[in-house]
Amino acid sequence: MNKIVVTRQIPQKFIAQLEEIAEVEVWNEKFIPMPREKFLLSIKDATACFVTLSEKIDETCLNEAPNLKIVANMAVGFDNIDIDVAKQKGVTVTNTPEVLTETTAELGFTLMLATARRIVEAEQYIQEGQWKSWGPYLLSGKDVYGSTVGIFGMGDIGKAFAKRLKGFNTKILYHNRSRQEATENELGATWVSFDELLEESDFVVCTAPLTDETKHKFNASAFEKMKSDSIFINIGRGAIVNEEDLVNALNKGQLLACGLDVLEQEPIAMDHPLLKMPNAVILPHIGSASENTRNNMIQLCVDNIKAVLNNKSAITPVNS
Ligand code: 8YV
Repeated sequence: MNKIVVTRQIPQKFIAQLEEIAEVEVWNEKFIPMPREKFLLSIKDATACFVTLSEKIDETCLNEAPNLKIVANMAVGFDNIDIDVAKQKGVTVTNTPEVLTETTAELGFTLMLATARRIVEAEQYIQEGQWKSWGPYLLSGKDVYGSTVGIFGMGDIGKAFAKRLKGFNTKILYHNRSRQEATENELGATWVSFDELLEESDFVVCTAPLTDETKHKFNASAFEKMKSDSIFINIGRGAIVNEEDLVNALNKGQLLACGLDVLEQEPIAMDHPLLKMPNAVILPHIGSASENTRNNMIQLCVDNIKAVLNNKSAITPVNS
């Protein structure tokens, strides 16, 4: 008998699909991750598991699960999973590409506009009863229109972000491991070195995945190269940024503001200096959080599990 472990509460309509093919064990919590010890016990006899970024699927964990055939990750990023060890053990790992591209790009765009026009500060200004009169430079921000936007990571989300810039008459720069000639032609984006991206952009937008190469890529030396009135947006992964360096750079005025949907430590500690900075907009990792997209991500995980347990190829494998 197949057994599927689901590490978070998901709607019954998805559980019902899994129950057609296996015994299903669900950790029925919306916001509390399944404790590690409990997870390690649960996967001992599991053939499949449906996980989120909260679960670290490392060698220890994979050693505990001799019958495991598939780990379906409810995310496009899979830095929480040791995909090489999984491959050695014959475990298929799947992610959720494409279904979340537009929603995540949209959140990135929201963060860019919100930081540029100081939306969170402006709302707090009213809430705090500070709005006494109109002023010529009251909460004046920065135009996206006509600016230079530099995208770090030109994958699906980077491209969807670039498409959205079309109506804003921006110059689009990008830095990516590989040149994306189709995107260059379609959107008029220009490949530049990482340093040029930092030096020339008014908005630097990170959409890259976390890898050995991108870890702490945005550090003191990177922030030093940015324009003093530039804005940094991160919708990739928190650890691409050295947050201590970012705080110092903001304090020194090496950049104007930042908007982060992803943090080095999630949830962020309530005494983190970024939370006290009016020019830092911090979100709780909601890039793909629209009802529709979350449904589509869950369905894709379910379909991947069904395929593998029925001895078919996974739909979106990352380590095949
Ligand atoms: C996920 C994400 O929703 O897909 C990713 O890589 O970061 C988000 O879309 C989140 O990580 C939950 O696992």
